[in-house]
Amino acid sequence: MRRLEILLLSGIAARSILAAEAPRPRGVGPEFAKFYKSSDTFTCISSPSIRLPVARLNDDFCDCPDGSDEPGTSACAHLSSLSPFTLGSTPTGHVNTTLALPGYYCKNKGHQPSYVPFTNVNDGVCDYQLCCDGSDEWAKVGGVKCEDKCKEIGKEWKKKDEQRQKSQSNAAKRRKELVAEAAKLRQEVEVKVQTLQTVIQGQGLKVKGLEAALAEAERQERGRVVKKRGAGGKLSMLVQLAKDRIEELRESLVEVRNQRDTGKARIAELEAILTTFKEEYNPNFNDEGVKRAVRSWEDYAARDKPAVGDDAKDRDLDEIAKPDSETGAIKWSEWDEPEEGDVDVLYKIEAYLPVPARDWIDQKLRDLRSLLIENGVLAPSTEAGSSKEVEDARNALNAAKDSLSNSQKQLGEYSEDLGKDYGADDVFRALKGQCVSKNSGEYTYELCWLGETKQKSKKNSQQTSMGKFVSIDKVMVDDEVPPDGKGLGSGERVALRYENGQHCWNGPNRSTFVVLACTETDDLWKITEEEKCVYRMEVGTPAVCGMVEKKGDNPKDEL
Ligand code: MAN
Repeated sequence: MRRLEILLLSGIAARSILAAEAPRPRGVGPEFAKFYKSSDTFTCISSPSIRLPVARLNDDFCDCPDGSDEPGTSACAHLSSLSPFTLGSTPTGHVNTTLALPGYYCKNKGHQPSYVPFTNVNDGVCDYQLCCDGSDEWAKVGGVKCEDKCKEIGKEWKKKDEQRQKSQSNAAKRRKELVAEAAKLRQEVEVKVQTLQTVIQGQGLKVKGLEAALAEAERQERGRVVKKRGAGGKLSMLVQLAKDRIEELRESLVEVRNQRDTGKARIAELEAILTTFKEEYNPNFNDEGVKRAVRSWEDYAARDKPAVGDDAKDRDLDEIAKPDSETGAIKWSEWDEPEEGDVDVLYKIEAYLPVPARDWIDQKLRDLRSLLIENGVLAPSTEAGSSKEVEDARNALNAAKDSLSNSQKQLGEYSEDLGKDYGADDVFRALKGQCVSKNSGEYTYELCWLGETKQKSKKNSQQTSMGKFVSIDKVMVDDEVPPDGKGLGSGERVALRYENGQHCWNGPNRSTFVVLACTETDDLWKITEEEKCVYRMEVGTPAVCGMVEKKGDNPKDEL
């Protein structure tokens, strides 16, 4: 039984090996082997209605419209999209004349299998780049013999491929590191945002508290009645007015008394003249005018004399007319001396009270005072807003407001940063601020990631801005990749736009378009000025590895 099993298994294995190794017609790749299995007829791949005897395969005559009967010759090369001869060929009717096969299949044992354009088959040239086994020149046209070089070419390629793969894996590793670093940086910003949100909440509360404290300090300041008689309260003003008025009246009194005394003296003198006149005139002299004057005087002298102040009254007036500073009737200086404010007095009252009652009373009294001031009953302090308490409260509030607005500004910047495009996986966040440069001609060119591009003169310290980072973009490229790997390859690439650099004389503001390709380390390898002051940089960086397929560095990609 065991023996039978082994036999059966070995039978199946043998059949599969036979099937796998069933000879395919020359030039057929393994993926097309299924079309060439029949040992008697061949069906054209794209035109199944056309069937041919197997003998007409590779007979150097193109039978099938899609060229599938000539996989190993150049007979159908004129159909090949890879052949220049097909240019201008027109499809006949509904028949599909598009070449069914990608080219002549070179096994390239020891290296990578590959397809060669049909035009290259038996053209007398060894196409070692694509067909290292030389099988494309199987007919040895003109005596050309292409020996199999796959072993050495394959070895060399393998070496390079290993390097390339190592470099790619290093680049991928580096990108991973960058992404991890970017995530860390992002997290840091997120933490900052969270912290700032909390800080701002606290600062907001603090501002509110300090606003209330300032209002209270100002209210208390208004509530502080100043009883001293200096410039200030209504009472002090009244005192000053009264003092001035009394002084004015006193001065007037003195002056009027002087005028009265002068008048009195003149009347006495006049009366003495008239008395002498009456006594000395001659009544026998018949002068009517003189007689009338004497009679009038006698009438005047007979009338009751009005009281023009007696000595007692005059003494009183003398006293009244003396300045208060002499008499001490009103001690103005007493009124000028500072007194305890009512608040202080009340504090003294409170000192006799238990602490809880003291605080309660204090608050009530302050409230009452403010109410009285607001209603014009008490005079507010003219020093409101200038006391140390108010100044301190205001300074504390302003400082808290400044801190709050700084935090809000920072929060805005961090939040904006979190919303910014830093490329796939946020990767450019990790590179932000780092720069790469390259000497070229008379300048050193510099690219700072997500910052600025610059042209620095080698002769002097002059620097020219070639643009500031604006956005991350994409661009299609189709370039060769040289052996040193410093090339863009072909396909879609990540690009960075830098705009609005230094103005170019008689031209635009300088700008730079930076096209990126995957490399192990950051490397600015090419700068061109495509138009006046419009620059293009080609830069390698691990940041873009795996973001787009880099073609062009593998022989198979050529097809
Ligand atoms: C400088 C450089 C050049 C640019 C000219 C334009 O020489 O920035 O790249 O073309 O100015 O005047």
